[in-house]
Amino acid sequence: MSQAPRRDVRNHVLFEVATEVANRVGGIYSVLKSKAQVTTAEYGSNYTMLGPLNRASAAVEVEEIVPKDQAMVATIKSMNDRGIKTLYGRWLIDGAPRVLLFDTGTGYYKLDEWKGDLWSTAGIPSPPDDHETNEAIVFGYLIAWFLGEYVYHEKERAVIAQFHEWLSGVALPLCKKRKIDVTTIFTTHATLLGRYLCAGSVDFYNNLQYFDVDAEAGKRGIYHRYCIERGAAHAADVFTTVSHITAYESEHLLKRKPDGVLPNGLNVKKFSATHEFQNLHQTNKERINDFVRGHFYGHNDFDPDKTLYFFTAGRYEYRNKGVDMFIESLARLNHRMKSSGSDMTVVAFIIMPAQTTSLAVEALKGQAVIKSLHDTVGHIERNIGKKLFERSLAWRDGQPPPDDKDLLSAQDKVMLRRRLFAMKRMNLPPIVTHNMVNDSEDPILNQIRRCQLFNQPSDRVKVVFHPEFLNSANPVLPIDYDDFVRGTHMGIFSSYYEPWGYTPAECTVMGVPSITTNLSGFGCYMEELIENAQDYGIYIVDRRLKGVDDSVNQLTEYMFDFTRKSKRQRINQRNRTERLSDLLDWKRMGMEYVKARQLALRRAYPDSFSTTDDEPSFFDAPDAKISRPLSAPGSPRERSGMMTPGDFASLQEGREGLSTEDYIAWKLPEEEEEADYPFPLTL
Ligand code: G6P
Ligand code: 1S3
Repeated sequence: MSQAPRRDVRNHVLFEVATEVANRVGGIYSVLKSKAQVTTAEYGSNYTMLGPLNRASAAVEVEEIVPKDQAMVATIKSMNDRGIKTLYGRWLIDGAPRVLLFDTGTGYYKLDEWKGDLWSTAGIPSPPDDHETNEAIVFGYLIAWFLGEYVYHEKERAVIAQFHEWLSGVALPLCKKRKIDVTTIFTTHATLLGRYLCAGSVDFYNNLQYFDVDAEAGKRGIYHRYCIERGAAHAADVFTTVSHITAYESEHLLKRKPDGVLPNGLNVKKFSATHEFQNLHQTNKERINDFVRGHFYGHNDFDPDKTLYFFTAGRYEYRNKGVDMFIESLARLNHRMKSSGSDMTVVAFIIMPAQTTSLAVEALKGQAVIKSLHDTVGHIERNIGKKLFERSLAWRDGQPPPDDKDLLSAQDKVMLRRRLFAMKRMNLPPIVTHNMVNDSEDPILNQIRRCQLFNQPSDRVKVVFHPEFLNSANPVLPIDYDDFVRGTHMGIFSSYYEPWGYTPAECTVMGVPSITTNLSGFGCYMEELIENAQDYGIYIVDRRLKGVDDSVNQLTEYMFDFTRKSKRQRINQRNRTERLSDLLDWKRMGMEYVKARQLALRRAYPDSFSTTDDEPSFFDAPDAKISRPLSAPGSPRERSGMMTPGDFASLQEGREGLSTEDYIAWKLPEEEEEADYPFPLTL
């Protein structure tokens, strides 16, 4: 690469390549979408995301536009002329980034040729019947084709291509073999082997350095995918991942130590006053209350004001996302609350999509029964009001004031009685809101059965499993995910395998306390960042050094302690949690991406940098200003000698492993005086 002609590194072009551009599948979509605003602010029209075209999703997320960049126009035309269909446009999200989407279906006429080429140039095999791999190969070859032609037309400016996850990684060894004059970054958000091994029953973290990676991949039928991932990690100029824990895993499973860690941020929208997000909690909690009233009809013997909503959510990975531990802890919490005579009730939601056939009749009936009751009571209320008004009109001086006799007519009484009878139920409120395809084998349901969390009236912990992502058009639980999170009291994510973990981070920026583990990237990051994390509503269960039973007890203890907090304490804690949100803003987190890009440019074009030193570490402050810096970080107000979040979270080159010196104490904002709160604290 260093022999390449000198390109303008300051005014460079950036491509980000991923399969989740304008196409929601999982966490990478969240990364790209939330980061778009800071990246477009930095690069403007020099930034384009490249992805495969999913027509259904693009139809609602992307507005087609005509490219202006001449190299882009020429490259797209050349590919179109050879049968490759593309869509160039703006992704309709904050920042409105430019996207170029490739219709992979139009590249399949070359699949066999490309598979042969992948084997001969990179030694990567590909079985005939793995659709996902075929897609990755076609996409990878289209990307390499695009980049090769682009740099042929664009001769002045340097080009950085950053690839996310193995599915977009095929192009990396191709860029290297073909000596395409771009500099590359590969960012992995998990490793294939890590995910597979953890989902089984192995002691993953204690054996990381001992796995025979090829054999393990072979046993699981993913050897060819593993080769793509490992090939991508080794071919990239700069290799990064999302957390220290995944960096360590990558070093052992992919056999390359990452150059740095790029922790995930969020697009934080700050409210101008604290009470605004507290109000949102209250209004969204009311919406959850409505659902709970219907779901538990006939068993509504618990006080909504003494009810706490806990939840877990994410992709259905039973063991990796720690649902096994969550349910076991709920059973222990139920026992603790019962035996301590607690007057609180916990309703624990599990929001994880599974295969279902339809909504359960009983769940629909619950909502319908309560709606009829509500309508009937409303009708009676209006009748009573009307009668009372008319009697008052007829009142004359000297008469007694209108009394409440006969305000409720016989007809009203019958109607009310019918509604009450409809609420009688012989069965217990259901656990699951849908009919499951595999009810008897579903791991979540079986664990709930084993722990006997059946929503008995005596249970202080009730469980609702909603095996579908939330949306406001759902007739049973009509609420969007973000609103739901705001209405809850606590998110619980007891993950065993979690490279980063957006769910607890999202809770934090919405001011909702959460429990996570020290096996999640987010948990480790916050643990290093904040000394008294619990006070800030960040609870971290030790799943690394403790045995399973002790970890379950620790989780139970956290939840039990939370049930003993007063309303005032919960409100205070939510305020503190929300104040952490600046820490997770891309305006800070994005600095690591800036550093990774700078390193990539230095590696590809060392002659363009003035330094006479050896290659700088990932940490060094830029001595050549490559791109416009992101906005200055917000609060915490006090920081000592630290540049960016990467000062906590990046691996340094030339160092063995992590050192505690990598972390610098971070002082959180001073607690506000309670008297300063701009709203009354209701008790
Ligand atoms: C917010 C609202 C308060 C409400 C409280 C309920 O702070 O502004 O009016 O009383 O939420 O908190 P809780 O933890 O009981 O849901
Ligand atoms: C991955 O998605 P997942 O839920 O399969 O990438 C996410 C974004 O980096 C990350 O938050 C998550 O931990 C990973 O596991």
